Amino acid sequence: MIMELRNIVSSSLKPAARRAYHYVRAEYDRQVYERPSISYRRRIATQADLQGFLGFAEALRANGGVVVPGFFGPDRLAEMRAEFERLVKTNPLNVEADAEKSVHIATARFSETALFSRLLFEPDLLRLVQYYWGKPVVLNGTGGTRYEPADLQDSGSNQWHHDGKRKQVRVFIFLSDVPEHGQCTKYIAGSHQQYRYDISHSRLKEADMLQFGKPACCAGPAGSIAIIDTNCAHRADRNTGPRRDTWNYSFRAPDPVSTDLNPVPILHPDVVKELNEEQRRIARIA
Ligand SMILES: O=C(O)CCC(=O)C(=O)O
Repeated sequence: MIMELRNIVSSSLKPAARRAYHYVRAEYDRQVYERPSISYRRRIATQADLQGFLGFAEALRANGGVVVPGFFGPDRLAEMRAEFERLVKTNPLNVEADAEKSVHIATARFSETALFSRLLFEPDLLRLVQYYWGKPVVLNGTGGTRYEPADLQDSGSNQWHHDGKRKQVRVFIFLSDVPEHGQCTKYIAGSHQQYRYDISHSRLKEADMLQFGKPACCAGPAGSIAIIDTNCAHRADRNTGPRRDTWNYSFRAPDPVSTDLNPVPILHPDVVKELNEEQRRIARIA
């Protein structure tokens, strides 16, 4: 309803007024919606159990990306791998993904996996994201990806881009080892600071990116997590490195005014029954 009203207001304005209207909304998101609370960050940091939490959280804040090596131990990794394998085996054929030697497990299949639905609430994973945002967050997207070795031409997310959402954090759980020269996600450290008023074009030029020097690389052993702000200039790197399996979650704060949240990802029904009030808010369950 609010969205429809916004669209009616926007389409009834003259071009200059429409530009101003969009600018003011984007500026609100910059100054209010995206602004972190320092006291909230402090509170989150005091609750953390992860050794070296503040170091990882501050690296993420400064660079727009960080890897926490060995976040998940061997037992939980084995469970996640088995579940991922099940999801890959039962994934519907996607001809385009198949041609790129990849498998994409869509957000729509989240409701089939109790394990990955539960992992959304992994306390220190969430705390790193909440610290970065400096306020409560909500789930904006999720899914899994398998990349088989493949030296591909740049296309899709295998080229420099930002995600066109402004501030958004994506956590990748590494279900396989991701070596430095393997199929890692690359990003330009610090590029998350840029406020992109115009998000209609999200593709970025390779030559412009190379001016910033060597890109950072999300590499680490299986069980690690990598976190990046997808407002960073980033890309997947497809090459002949080993198969890469990841599960990811994207988070934003609730109630942006200039860019909509994605449709609500639906959790597994058994997990929904277990949730407390805060977890329901994170999962956007009314
Ligand atoms: O899978 C990756 O390495 C990066 C994915 C990506 O760039 C994206 O989803 O926007």
